[in-house]
Amino acid sequence: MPDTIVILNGPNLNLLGTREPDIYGATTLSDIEASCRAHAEKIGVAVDFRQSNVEGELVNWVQQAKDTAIAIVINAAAYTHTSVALHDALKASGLPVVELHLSNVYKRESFRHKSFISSVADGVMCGFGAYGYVMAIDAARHIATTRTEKT
Ligand code: CA2
Repeated sequence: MPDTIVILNGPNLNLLGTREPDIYGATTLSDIEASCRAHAEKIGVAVDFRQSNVEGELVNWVQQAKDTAIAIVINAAAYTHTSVALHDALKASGLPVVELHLSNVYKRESFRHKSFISSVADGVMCGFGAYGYVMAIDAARHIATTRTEKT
């Protein structure tokens, strides 16, 4: 059974590909999931890919990941900028965390410059569109592998 990387997606990301293509591209979340699965297979890991519009559900999934995954990739979407609950859950998980955004949040409104996730993430990636998910899988596995080798 290959190691699993949990990829969590927050509110409204289920709408990808249907609106605001100028900001988020034309790719749907299902397309992104398919490319994550294809890349994961290539590098010999499994992905558990999820989306929710409900903050508490995302918190539950972070808590569960502690027992099932080697790392978390999270695009918390709007909850990035508001959620102390996700900050606390990610910190408590003790897992490597990669914070991910499709858009370059620093080129956008100032309220998107504040993240409650960054201070508990190992690294942050933004602005690479759907390809960022593939990069984030590689980064998450690298961090998890490096950490395991150290302990
Ligand atoms: O750039 C990203 O990935 C974001 O996490 C996306 C969030 C936004 O609140 C963050 O500041 C940056 C929004 C996701 C909503 O996606 C939509 C896609 C299509 C139509 C409407 C919303």
